[in-house]
Amino acid sequence: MSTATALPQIYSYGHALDMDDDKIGLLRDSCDAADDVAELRRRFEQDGYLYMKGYLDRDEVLAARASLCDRLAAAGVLDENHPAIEGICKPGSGYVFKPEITNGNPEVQRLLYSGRLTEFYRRFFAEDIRHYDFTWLRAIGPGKGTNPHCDLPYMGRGTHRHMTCWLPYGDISFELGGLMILEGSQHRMDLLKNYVYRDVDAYCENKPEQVANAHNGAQGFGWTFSGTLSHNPPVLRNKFGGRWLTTEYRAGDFLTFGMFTVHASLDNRSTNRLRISSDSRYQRAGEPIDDRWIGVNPPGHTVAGKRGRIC
Ligand SMILES: O=C(O)CCC(=O)C(=O)O
Ligand SMILES: [Fe+2]
Repeated sequence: MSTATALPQIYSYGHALDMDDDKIGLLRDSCDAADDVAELRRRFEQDGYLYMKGYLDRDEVLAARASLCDRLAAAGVLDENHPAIEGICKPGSGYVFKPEITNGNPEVQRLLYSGRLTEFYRRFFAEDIRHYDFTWLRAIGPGKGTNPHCDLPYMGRGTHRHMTCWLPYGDISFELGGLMILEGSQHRMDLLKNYVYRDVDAYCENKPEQVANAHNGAQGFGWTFSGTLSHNPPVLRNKFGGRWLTTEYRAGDFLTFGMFTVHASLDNRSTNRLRISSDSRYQRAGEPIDDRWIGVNPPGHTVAGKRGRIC
């Protein structure tokens, strides 16, 4: 049976993806190589990602989900007619980005920054590790997911050899959508080199309108360079070649990838359910770190994170 016949129609950023076998497929599960670091490194080099199915303790992940759902309920995101743990959102809740509900959250902090997950990175990097203090927490309601990008433009001021961990808090069907990776994209520096080294928080000191924007609190994305690589996943795939790779995730899985791997997420095609996930970042302790993402109250993409240069 071909991969395509096993997959329902997939949508990302409002576009139906091409469902031919050479254009879409399933992520390779690397749990079989969990104890073979040399093999994990080989696959990471070749594929640009590692998908570790069932590597984490499912109960721990579900406990973290419960803590997040309680906080989403307190923030007024959830429909009160359903138990919070179900993650049923109010109509029109959209794309909810809520990093603050991971702060002082023992279940999430323990899951992401101790135990099996940090041990994985310590073995993979073969040295002591550090993680960013900032945790990206997304609770994405029905509608569009995240458009295609690499992570480096958002976090490239230190090492470029760190890794993202994308972790679902619950089971994620194709309908609820999850992350997808563009196969082999990390090797297409011919297509990435003019995009990937730009910094979303950099501005030109010698351009008055950019200076004004930087100082008046132009937040996050979209003020000079948004970090987006494309708004059209199928067209981007045609340019890069390779397949879009995704899967139906289960609580206990994680997906990790490097700074040059193009990724995006599927649209949430459910009627009222949130897709709850986090992205966290890990690196070798001895390498320089991007100071936008460390400390008790990391500056991130705010005014304090902006950096001027002569263009
Ligand atoms: O969850 C998403 O929609 C996007 C996640 C992402 O871009 C990341 O983990 O780097
Ligand atoms: Fe990303």
